[in-house]
Amino acid sequence: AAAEQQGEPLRFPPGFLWGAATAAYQIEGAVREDGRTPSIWDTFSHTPGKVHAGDTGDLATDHYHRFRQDVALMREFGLMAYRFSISWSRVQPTGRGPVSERGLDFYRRLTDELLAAGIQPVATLYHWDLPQELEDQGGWPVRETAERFGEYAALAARALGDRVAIWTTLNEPWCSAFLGYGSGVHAPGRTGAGDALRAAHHLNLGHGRAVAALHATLPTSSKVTISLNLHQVRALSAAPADLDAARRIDAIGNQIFTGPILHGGYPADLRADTDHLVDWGSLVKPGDEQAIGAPIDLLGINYYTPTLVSGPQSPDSPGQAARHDAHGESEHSPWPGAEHVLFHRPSGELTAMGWSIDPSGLYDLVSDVSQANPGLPLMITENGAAFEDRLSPDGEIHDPERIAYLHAHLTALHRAIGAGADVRGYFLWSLLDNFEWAYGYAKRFGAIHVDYPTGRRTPKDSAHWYAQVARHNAVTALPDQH
Ligand code: GBH
Repeated sequence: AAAEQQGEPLRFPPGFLWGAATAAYQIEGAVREDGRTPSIWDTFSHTPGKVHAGDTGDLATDHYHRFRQDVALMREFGLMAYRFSISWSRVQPTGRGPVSERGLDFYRRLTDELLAAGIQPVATLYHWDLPQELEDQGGWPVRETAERFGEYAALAARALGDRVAIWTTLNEPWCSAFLGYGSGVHAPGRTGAGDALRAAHHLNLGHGRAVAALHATLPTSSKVTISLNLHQVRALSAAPADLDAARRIDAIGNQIFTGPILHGGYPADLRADTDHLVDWGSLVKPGDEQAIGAPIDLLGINYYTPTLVSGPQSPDSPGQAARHDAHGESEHSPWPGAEHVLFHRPSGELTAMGWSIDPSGLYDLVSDVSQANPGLPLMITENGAAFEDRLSPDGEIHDPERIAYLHAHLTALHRAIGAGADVRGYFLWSLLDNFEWAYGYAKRFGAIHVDYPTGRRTPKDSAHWYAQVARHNAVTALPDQH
């Protein structure tokens, strides 16, 4: 902080990886090309009433056909790494059995293009797009899906392991389980606490199977990771009911994944909070927790905003509790065992998602995770914000709010690294404006603007700002912002 005040650049560790992230269904389009079959997001987005304005990913940013231009833009902005996801139903159309060489060819072309541009590919195997055929056979609530995911990981690694060195198993399994099968605001739109908990376990098991398959298939220098949307949970007050609310949300939001993946198993309080909803004894088979705990090389953290909670009648409640935050439309809770917990919107600035801007949450989260996992390197695999970007008459997109958001969060991250956290890289969400899930195209997270009718890309001011950060491996004070 002292260096920042004196206007000195905040330098990041040598070799720090500066990148940007996307996900297949959010950008690719080409949903019926080269043998791809529908995923749960195709079905969901084509179901009336599920996605804002009836938007679908049918065309999205048309990245499938425009990836060369997108890689050229990444190169122009000096990105060192690009985190993308592989569409499972593109490379293994039925979710089992033979690969689609034509589907794999897209990722061969993409990664060839990245490597030629000097950009390191970082592949995520699963960013929420389960092949519909596997959902029809029960989806993540059934155990077989975890086995299928392990097989898919092996075939993807065999096909692309010579050119992709960093592999992420799952992106945000909390969302897959609890928004997909709990509140139903994400695909496949099912609502049931028991199914959501079963999905969480099978996502964990699928992760464990995938880690084993990846480590068995990839060169030993490769790195295997998972990206979790860890919740930086804060209690509204020190009242016992508020502390209990925070404990429950930490258990069902974080420890349900970090417990078995990093600390040997599911914590007892999580099981106790939810034992009326699922039979943990028959769900978790002998050996499952060991399989899930297969060592990973890096932990990916996605952070946007902290999570402020209270019990049902907190004396400090400002009376503005928003039950399910930005996903408030569903009457079904995505928080099994914590249905009574209230979520609060902190005072202060909000993004276009209604999420509070609080970089101290990133500092606290990275510091806590670092202290709880000595020796485990961390990577910020998503951070960013949506704002009401306007095309200005000069043809540019001036987005000082996004620059301020990124600056504040990178300053907080630099402080956490200075305090001892081993963070290896940072990926801005997102490279491009894209299909923002249930919000459709209404929310824009990109550093690069996309004009959807024409597909035209226009880098925003934030893209130019971020290029300077990557180029200098340092964050400098913002002009005229303080
Ligand atoms: C990430 O999700 C995704 O990985 C990415 O695809 C997406 O585009 C991006 O962030 C921006 O949304 O309201 O109770 O459900 C972040 C999803 C949003 C999940 C906030 C948790 C609050 C909990 N997170 N949400 S609740």
